[in-house]
Amino acid sequence: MKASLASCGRPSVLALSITLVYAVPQPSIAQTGTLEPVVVSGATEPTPAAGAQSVPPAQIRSLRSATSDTASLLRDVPGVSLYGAGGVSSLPVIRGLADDRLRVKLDGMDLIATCPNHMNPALSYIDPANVGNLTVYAGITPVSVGGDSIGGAIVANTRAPAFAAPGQGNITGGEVGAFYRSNNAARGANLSLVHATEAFSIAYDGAWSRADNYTAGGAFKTTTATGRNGHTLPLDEVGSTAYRTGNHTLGVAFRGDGHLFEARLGYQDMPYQLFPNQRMDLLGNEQQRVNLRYLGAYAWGSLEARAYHEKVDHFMDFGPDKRFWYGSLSGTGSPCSPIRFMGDPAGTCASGMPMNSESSTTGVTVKADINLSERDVLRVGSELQRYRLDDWWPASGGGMGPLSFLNIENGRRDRTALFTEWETRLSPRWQALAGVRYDRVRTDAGDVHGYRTTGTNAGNQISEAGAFNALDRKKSDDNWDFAALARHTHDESLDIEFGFAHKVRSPNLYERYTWSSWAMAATMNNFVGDGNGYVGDVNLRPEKAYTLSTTFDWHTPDRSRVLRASPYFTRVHDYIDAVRRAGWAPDQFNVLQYANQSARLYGVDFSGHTPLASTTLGDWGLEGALSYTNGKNRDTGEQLYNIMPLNARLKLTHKRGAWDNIAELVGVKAKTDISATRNEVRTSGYALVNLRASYSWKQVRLDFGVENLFDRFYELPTGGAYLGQGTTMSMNGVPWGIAVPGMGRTFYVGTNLKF
Ligand SMILES: [Cu+2]
Repeated sequence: MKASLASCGRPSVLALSITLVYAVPQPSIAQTGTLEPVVVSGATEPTPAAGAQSVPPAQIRSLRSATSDTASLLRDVPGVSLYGAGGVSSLPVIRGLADDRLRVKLDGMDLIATCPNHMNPALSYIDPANVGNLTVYAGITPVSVGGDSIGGAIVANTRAPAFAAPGQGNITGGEVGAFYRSNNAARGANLSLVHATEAFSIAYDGAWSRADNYTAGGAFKTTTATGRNGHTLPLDEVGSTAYRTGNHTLGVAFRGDGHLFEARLGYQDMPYQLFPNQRMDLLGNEQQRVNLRYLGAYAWGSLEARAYHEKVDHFMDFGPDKRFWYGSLSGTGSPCSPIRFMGDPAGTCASGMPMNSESSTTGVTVKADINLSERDVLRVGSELQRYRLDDWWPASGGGMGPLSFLNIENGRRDRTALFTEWETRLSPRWQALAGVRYDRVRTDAGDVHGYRTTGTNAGNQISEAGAFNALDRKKSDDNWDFAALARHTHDESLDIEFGFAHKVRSPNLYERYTWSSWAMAATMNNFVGDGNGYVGDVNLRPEKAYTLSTTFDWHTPDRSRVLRASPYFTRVHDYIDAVRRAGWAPDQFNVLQYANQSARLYGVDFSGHTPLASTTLGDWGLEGALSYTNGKNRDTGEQLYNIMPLNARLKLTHKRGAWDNIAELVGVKAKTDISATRNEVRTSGYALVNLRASYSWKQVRLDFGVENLFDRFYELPTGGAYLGQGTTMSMNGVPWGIAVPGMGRTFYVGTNLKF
């Protein structure tokens, strides 16, 4: 691990980055097929800033047969959990903060979820098979890594370009793979091709996956759930969990004399992804992106410049499990099928509720790493981003017409940022980083109207649109961030790291500019899957967080045994939470109001590993992690919504020859701390056993295993409310109080061939 950092040709100051349990992979090495790994000499990738924690490449390879959800590759990183969503779109949570509170970058782009339910977050645009490297900043995020966020950061990259080594001539290679998972008949394939010389590289990476609805555990028992309002639903098959997606990137790169130019085109076509915790399903998501990058090595350091453009076309309506539009809860209505694809004519059902979101994002970033001395690096940078959003719901039957409902019209969110950061080795035992950042965020949205502008004021859509249109909606926020981190090598068996950060995030467009409290409309605006409706507030202020974080790292000098403990504390002023509106009631879904509140979170993450024994049967080891988070709204005294209960993971690892195997026990405590305002659902504790095995030949790798070995029935503690079937358009026409069940037992097998 140290070697990979040192080889970046950077002063030893960057050894600060080795704070981590996991090795930081050298991103400039591309392992493509049987090609020898080739370093982009002379224009070496900048080393991740201090505090980075990379998901080991071996773990990514081992999990990619087991999951198609890239966010879930982060499952073993201490402090990270996931909000359940669609099958390939879960939202990562770092220490209780999720979604837009985190900075998530894909190939250096700050992508924004274009959907009133955030169905298309940044990581949904990259398949696990195409992940080059994945880095998490769980504690203090350096200002150079990102602004406009108050929690940690996730940096995901597709594969770095490969080049031929000197004298190697032309190289051509690739990789092809496929997988199958039994529970939901999930299947997929991936293909990578590369052709390169010493100076030029062209590569294609593609992946496709699809799955049917999954089945909950305990499928042989009667698994019927009754909501507290008396409605019942069958729960063996978990409705609205199917998906189908394809992701592609085509990249060309040139290098020479310390310079690297890259151009990447990205394309996603997702025909459908159903959502068990939303009232709508994704029935079409198309993304096109262009990403240009320059990376140069100079005598003084390195310079990186990037320009990108992304266009998203997103379409929602009811998927097949929700098309009981005029049916009854007991299921006497007939489900409509097949799934209606974007642009296709309506299915056999009389009425759906089409919803469109369209956005374009354009960004430019420039960053320089200046080597001030052997011990000091100065980073300076600037970022510009321009985001445009239209969100409208075309007229359909059932009182939804004659006009389109304009949810966000001509939304704008523009961001300009400047930062500077200094990283230094003060002495052999002390290393430090400090940075300051300024972000100006300007937002605006145009005039709106509901389905009608005259006649009956159903759901107050006429009067509320009028009130919204009369407001001054142009907002400008001046946000200052500060982050400092120090690492002290106490002795050869103890490192101590501590940091402090002040971070600011401006509200997103849906938080500021959604305007209708009509239950039918408000329930369509929901990022958290709790089934409630949400109404925006133009006057929301940015969230301002103060975070203190420490890590104690005890280890043997060779780091074969490590125990880490990371306590943290965050105080958030103007935390954007939801508050009750008139008519609120317990034990049902409600329309809530976004409002600035005050919050605090604290917790601790433990992790560690140790070898157990080396026997004739192989090398045995133990890895473990335990996380606790407590989040509270200080204004109401209630718990924050969707905080993962105490959870732990214990792995027995086994390596012998080409075998690499894991037996894993995951335990999660019952969820009893809930947000009363959101009528959050309590969930029971559970324990799951997963088994994974892999065998590698020279060019072929085989992965197989079983997840949820004992087919336990369990509820996802942060998976939201179950809305996977029935008349979800009616706010309380579906059972309240049922959590989304997790997947039952699934066998999986996957293989990859390099050539
Ligand atoms: Cu959506």
